[in-house]
Amino acid sequence: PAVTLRADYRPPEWLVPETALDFDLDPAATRVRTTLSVTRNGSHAEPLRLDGAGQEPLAVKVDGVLVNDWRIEGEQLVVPLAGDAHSVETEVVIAPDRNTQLMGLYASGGNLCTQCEAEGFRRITFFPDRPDVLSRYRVRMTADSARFPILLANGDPVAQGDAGEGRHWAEWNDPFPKPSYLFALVAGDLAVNRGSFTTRSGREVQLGIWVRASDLPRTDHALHALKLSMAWDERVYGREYDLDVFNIVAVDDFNFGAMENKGLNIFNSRYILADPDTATDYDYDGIAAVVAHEYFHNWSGNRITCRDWFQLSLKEGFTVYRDQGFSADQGSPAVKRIEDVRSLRAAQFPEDAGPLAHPVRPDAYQEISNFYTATIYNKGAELIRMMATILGPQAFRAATDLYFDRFDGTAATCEDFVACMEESSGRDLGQFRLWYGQAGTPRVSASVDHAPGGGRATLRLAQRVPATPGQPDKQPMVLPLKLRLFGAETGRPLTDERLVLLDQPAETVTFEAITERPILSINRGFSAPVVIESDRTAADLAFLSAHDDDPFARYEAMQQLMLDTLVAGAIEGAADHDAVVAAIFNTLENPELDYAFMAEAVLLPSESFIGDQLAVVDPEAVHRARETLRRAIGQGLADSWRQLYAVLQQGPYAYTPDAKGKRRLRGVALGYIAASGDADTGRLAFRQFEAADNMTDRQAALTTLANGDYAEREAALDIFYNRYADNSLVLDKWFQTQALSSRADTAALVEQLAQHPDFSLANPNRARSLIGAFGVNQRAFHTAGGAGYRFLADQLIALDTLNPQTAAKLLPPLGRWRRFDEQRAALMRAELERIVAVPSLSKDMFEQASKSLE
Ligand code: BAL
Ligand code: ZN
Repeated sequence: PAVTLRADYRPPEWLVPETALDFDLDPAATRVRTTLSVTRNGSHAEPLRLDGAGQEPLAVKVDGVLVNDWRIEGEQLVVPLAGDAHSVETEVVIAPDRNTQLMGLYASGGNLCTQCEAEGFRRITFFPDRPDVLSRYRVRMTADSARFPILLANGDPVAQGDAGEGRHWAEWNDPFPKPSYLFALVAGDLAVNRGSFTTRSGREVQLGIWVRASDLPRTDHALHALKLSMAWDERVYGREYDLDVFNIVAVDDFNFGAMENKGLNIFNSRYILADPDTATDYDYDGIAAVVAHEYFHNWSGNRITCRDWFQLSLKEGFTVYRDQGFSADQGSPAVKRIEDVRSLRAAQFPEDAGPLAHPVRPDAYQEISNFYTATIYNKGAELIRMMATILGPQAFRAATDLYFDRFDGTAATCEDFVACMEESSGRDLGQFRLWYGQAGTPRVSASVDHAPGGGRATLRLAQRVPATPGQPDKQPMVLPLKLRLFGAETGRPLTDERLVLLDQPAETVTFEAITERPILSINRGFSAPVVIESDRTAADLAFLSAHDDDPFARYEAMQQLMLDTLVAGAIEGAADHDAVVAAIFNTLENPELDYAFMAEAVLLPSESFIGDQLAVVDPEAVHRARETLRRAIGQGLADSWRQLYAVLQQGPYAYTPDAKGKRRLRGVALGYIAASGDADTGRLAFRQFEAADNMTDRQAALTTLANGDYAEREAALDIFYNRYADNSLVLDKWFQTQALSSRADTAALVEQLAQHPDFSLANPNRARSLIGAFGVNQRAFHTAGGAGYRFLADQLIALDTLNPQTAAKLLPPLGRWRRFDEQRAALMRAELERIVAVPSLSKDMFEQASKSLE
């Protein structure tokens, strides 16, 4: 397959200042007439090349005259043009209802919608489908009035009317030049939840959340989040909305979480629909974060877009950083940081350590869809965060102002962003740029020497960036490490917080007037996305978990203490649990901590994360070690869990930070009560399941029951299924809860669930809820014998024929074979080889599978 290289970037040969699209919409056969005003870019003799995806051009006109000297090269339509400016018209017919890839124009739930990022627009019409060709779009849609009463597109509505014969039309105009990946249209039978927002300069913006009528009562949270996001971006980044309407449409079949099309966001319905009965607190938070993310793209993505797809993190890393800031401001910044680091470690660290590792700004791709990764998004956000830390808040804001002003209306690069940070602040970020080019998670070793009575402490730091595919040798990076010393005897801070920029392979930092043994608090706030290796003892970590004034560092100390215990348990078959049990007790007894923080702090690291610490992952040993520690915590603190479980019971549901924190900690308490092995657990969980007036409590109870061997287990699963049989988002939870179960028979159960009448690979959410969840369930997926590997490969081969993009994203668990014993590794490789050998495999899947074998 062809490889696209960043180094090969050339500016477009032709520009397209204006685009007029005329859609005659029909699910089986939609006619698309496209008129492009094109201008030659520079002095050259190249023809116009328009990207397509196998369509037949039914007609090509140049300046209104039919021509026949065009040709098809690969999938491009090549049109020779004599002058420097022409009008070029094409006509194609496409079939949305046969579009199972969900890229381009497709049908979902009887409606028609689009997804164009990254290269879906070429599946709709011939166009220079690259992000640096910005065009003004005018869109006309004609459709059946009864089936498609609502016709939406980017920008503002300009006209509508009756087209006769039961059809109607509408025209929309987007005054902002945009790349083709931001094009959108929706035609359907939709109801709207309307709101309005007045921008700080007085623009009255009409907001609309469009869904099927029966879902309307579940849209208030998303609408509220949208208004909060608009206000936040004005306040925090000085960014104001720029059109008179902002529409969001929710669809059930969607590859991404959502899409930031200009003025017409299209969302996966799981990130819009919520009410207390069907959505957990986690879902509510996710909805607010994704609504904010897509809204923030209006500036970081749409007004300033990417020059080429290698720059994807320019908009995604920055926008994730912005949505993280928004979410932090809505509730607890400490808990939000913990959640973000947890997901970085769950998804990005393994990616950075595996065969698919790539830099935040990659150098090459076969299929760009494969690069919508945790590295581009989440590590990309960490890069922005590090620059914000290095610059400080005022200088960072001045730098983003400069960036927005200078590059507004253009297609920019990651380098442009960093140059603005540098120019505005006067800081040299030369070496920092390595973060964009070097893959791999840096490892930092840290140890403190202190001569008793000497007064001076010496911190020795050293960094190492591991080799990654194609990058055997690495240069030292700039690592902003926030640190502080605490006194082991008095418990007092011995220093202020310092920001150390580690930019050498090894450095020492000295501290004077240190009168007692210092305990190191390092990488506070997770100031750098690195792994810290320190010689801190269990007692030091327990101390920090109780006394560190940085909430993240406190959480981190507890995690490290747990991790050390769990790794010892997995390797040696037994470990001393007392330090962890005591540290959890102290956390639960600390009146200064809020419930949400407590809940995060006392949760054990996941089995996958424990596995990541081992030279060779032994899934059963990891599972046993974790279950043994869970039982010790459950039994050792039985009174605390029982008491919390009773005290945290609440009156009627409320969606407030306090109520959320209580629900979260109560759910954790239930989990530890279950872990204790007490005989009444099934009854307790089932009572909670039945009494719950909200999905958070119901889901927590169901998870506990699904993980165990309780008499009530089957009944709860059946009740849940029957109650929500007509709600696909909740049925996804039913599949997912079982696929994530820690039971020994999960792999067999998942195979059965794949035969369930409600299971379908055609819906990405449903596929992810079973296949995706199974792939990250370390114990179940790696069940000895390789049945899990075979099952995943079978599913991916089947899904690849329908939706390669979604299939390829579910492959990485198979690519982790190097981390496992020889037998498992061989079985995993065999499945990868089977996938690669499939005739007519998509290039999405081929790239992921073949790289995973290297
Ligand atoms: N741009 C693709 C979806 C998102 O990141 O918002
Ligand atoms: Zn995004």
